[in-house]
Amino acid sequence: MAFELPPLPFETNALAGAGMCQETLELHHDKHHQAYVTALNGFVEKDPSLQGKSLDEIVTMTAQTPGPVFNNAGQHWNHILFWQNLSPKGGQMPGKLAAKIDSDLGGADKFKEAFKAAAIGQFGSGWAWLVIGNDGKLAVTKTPNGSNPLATGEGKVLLGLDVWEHSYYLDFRNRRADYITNYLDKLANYEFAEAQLQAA
Ligand code: MN3
Repeated sequence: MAFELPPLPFETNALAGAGMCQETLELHHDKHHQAYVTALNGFVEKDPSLQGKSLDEIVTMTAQTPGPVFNNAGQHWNHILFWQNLSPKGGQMPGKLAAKIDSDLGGADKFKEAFKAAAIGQFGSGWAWLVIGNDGKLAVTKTPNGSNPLATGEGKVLLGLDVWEHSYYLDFRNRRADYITNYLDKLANYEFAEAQLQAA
């Protein structure tokens, strides 16, 4: 069974008023994400050891020796999550998540500061994450390129922000910091994050 590009959970123009234009979403989802899926399927077709494996299994089994299979599987995994943690009604933090952020990270402002620092501090391409760690506490982390907290064993993801230039260049040019602030205040689907937290 080949891997498939999941449809966006909103229209491609749904986030235009919140800092992510239709062209960004069309290129990012239909071209970039599709390219990772196509490449991954090509590797699976040629390698019997990958056949019948879930995406999570491929990410974890290739994490120790990252190469093209890991990069494309990781990016497929990361983008599936990314589309779900964007919302046209983003930025509103529900109560249970807010309480957990208060107790583990010192409040919403401190969380946003830490998340911005991670996302800005990721040199080159990569991702910033809010995870619930194996100790049951929230943590902010970052990973380079196509890696993620599943690969690093850092816990379960509540939110992940793509900081590859393809995710923000049309909307924010080189201003990565503005893209991150806009995401945290207007696009982040904290409802999704809370649901992930409650399922953890
Ligand atoms: Mn991307």
